[in-house]
Amino acid sequence: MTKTNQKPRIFSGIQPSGNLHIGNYLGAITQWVEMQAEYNCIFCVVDYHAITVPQKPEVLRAKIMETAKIYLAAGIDPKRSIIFQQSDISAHTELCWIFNTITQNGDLTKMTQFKDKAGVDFNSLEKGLSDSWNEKIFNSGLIKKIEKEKDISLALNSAHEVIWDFVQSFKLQFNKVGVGLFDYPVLMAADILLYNTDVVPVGDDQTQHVELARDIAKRFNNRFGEIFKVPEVKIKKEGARIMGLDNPEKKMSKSAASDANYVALTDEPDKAAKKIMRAVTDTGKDILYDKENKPGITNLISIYSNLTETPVRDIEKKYKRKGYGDFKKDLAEIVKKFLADFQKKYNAISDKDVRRILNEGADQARPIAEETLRKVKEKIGIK
Ligand code: AQP
Repeated sequence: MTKTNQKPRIFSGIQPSGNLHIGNYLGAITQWVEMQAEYNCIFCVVDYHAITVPQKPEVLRAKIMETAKIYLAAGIDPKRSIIFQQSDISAHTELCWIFNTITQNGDLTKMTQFKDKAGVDFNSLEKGLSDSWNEKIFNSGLIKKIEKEKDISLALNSAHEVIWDFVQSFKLQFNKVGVGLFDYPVLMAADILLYNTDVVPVGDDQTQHVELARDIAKRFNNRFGEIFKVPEVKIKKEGARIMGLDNPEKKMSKSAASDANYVALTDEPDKAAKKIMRAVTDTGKDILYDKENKPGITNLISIYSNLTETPVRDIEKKYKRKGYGDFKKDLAEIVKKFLADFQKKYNAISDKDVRRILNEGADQARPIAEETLRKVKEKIGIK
């Protein structure tokens, strides 16, 4: 058993917030599987993160099981790694609360994922104000009027009106955003830091959140004394950010509005092949890896390269005299075969086994988490 040896520890998780897709698989899960040999691994189904956006209870219940089953089917081995459900260990939310007291709003308003999901961007507040200022005041002829009539109160009134309207509309939007969504990265910091984690393997979109966990660890250690390790982030060189099939400018996402955005690991293989055939490509016809100018085909090359472990240059060479159609047809077959094999393993795992593995995992993880929390409570003076 490797769980109690001196190997460094990794912690990572996925929210059961939708259909897990090949982006989650290639960006995160494949790293986890490989790292099991070198690390003590803890993998979590982060259900408390999933409820930061509305979920239907019966769907969430099923998705928690599905996510754990996907970990197992992908090759996470419960004999070597701990797999558990976040809400089974209350230390996560307790530590999150304590971390809330040393985290500033400014730490969270700059989080890209918050801005994307909430549709509220504090950094654009200034730009929005200046745009609406330009539009309403400078272009309205008002300036000329003010110059002509030399009426400063007219200018002040107009400025006040523009600022007031803009701030009100911003406030209206912000007030609708859930507190949980805002606080999500603090809970993630608690998840990671509870386990004396050395390395956090994630997709590229989570780098900023791991950075915050590092900052919180340092801040706590400085204020109360050394407790937390400052973990490193680990992202893959290729596949760290798989883009949407319907829009290669944005990452593939389980909460995307259309299911044409992703290939889910549970998609029927023929359906997935069709999604690949319909994936957005770029103008031109060459199969070239060029993120800037050919984001569509580059994304598909990245999927091909990751699923077949073929270097990008070899793929470019292979398709030198071929067009998008030939390439997509081959990739559709690769995806189809990958899913058929994956789902065979997935379907062989029973819900009963998953429940047992999650319970056993929580029993192994809980003492580590509770020990960290005990030390934290002592340091801050509540124990
Ligand atoms: N498109 C992606 N490419 C590579 N890696 C990705 N990950 C997510 N999308 C891609 C990685 O998968 C893990 C799962 O993260 P999560 O469930 O906590 O949420 P997320 O990062 O917000 O992922 P999704 O799929 O887009 O979910 P929703 O839509 O629910 O937010 C992480 O390691 C992530 O980096």
